[in-house]
Amino acid sequence: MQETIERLRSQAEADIQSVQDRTELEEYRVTYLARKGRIAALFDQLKSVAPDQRPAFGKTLNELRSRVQSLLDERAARFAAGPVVRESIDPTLPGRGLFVGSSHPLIQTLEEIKGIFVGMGFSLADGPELEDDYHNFGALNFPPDHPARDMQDTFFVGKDALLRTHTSPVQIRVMENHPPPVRAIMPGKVYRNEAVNARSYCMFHQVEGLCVDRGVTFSDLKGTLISFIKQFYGSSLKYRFRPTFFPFTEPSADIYITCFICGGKGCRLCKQSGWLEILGCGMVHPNVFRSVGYDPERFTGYAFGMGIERIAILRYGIDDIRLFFENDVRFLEQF
Ligand code: 2NL
Repeated sequence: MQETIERLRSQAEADIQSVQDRTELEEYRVTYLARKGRIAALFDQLKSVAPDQRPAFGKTLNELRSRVQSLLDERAARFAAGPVVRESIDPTLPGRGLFVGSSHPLIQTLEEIKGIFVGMGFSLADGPELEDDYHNFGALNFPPDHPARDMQDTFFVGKDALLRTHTSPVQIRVMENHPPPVRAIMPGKVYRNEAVNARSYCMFHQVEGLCVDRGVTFSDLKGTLISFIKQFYGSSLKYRFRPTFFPFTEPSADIYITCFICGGKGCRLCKQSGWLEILGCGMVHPNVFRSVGYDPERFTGYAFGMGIERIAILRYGIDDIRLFFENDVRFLEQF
């Protein structure tokens, strides 16, 4: 009996301490003190206690009843005095540190590239991600049966509407709306209908550039782009130009730099070649100028394009392109 009374006392103390509002307090008053409550139930049990022990237990029970009553009164007084401050708050604890974010590694790379070209006199231009066939392909001298126009490579989203596969349509729009000279870069998202894996994603970022004026030559292209790669990768690096083909430039070239992992000896990153491809470029094809109403006899120009993910992957040694788009802070906070 003594033990039961003790247990009830500590439970009542804990219950009443934890009460948060008047309704809860009233519930506990009923539980413990009502005529059919838990203390009354113990008084009923006094009948079965040996007669010589009854007075002692009676006294203990009376004490329990007044203890519970005064605990309830104390809590009630607090609610009457105003809102309760939850006792789990310890105002002496030091504050929690704020989580400080950082800019995305792709944005950091893009900002650096933009800064270098703006420093060389280029302006910035942008345009729609939803394009028509003419601005994405036709005006860029893609023949009607070019494989890039296939459903497997391009996201078509309606009658003559597609997600741009490069930022070149922005350059077409700039030339349609401005007479030469033009000197601008166009950063932005582009889309390819490719199987998603560690190396390719359905969306990525590109920076393209265009410079058109009277008498612009391949030497201007080389001077500008070599200056860019030296500012971006360091002035002592080695580079090479290798001829390639794009429908929208002629002649066309890919620029390679010495692999910075193996220094040119050949490794997994450069696929044993010693070289990394970082940029495509060329002299704007006369047909592109004709599409936008520029006279190719009076004006020449160069253009170039690079993938931001590819550049960031090489720079930071990232092995899966999907990491850029998962927004996992364990990845992002490393930059
Ligand atoms: C690459 C190569 C390139 C261009 C993009 C361009 C745009 C117009 C006219 C002529 Cl409007 N050219 N853009 C030229 C050469 C290369 O990109 O590898 N990109 C990721």
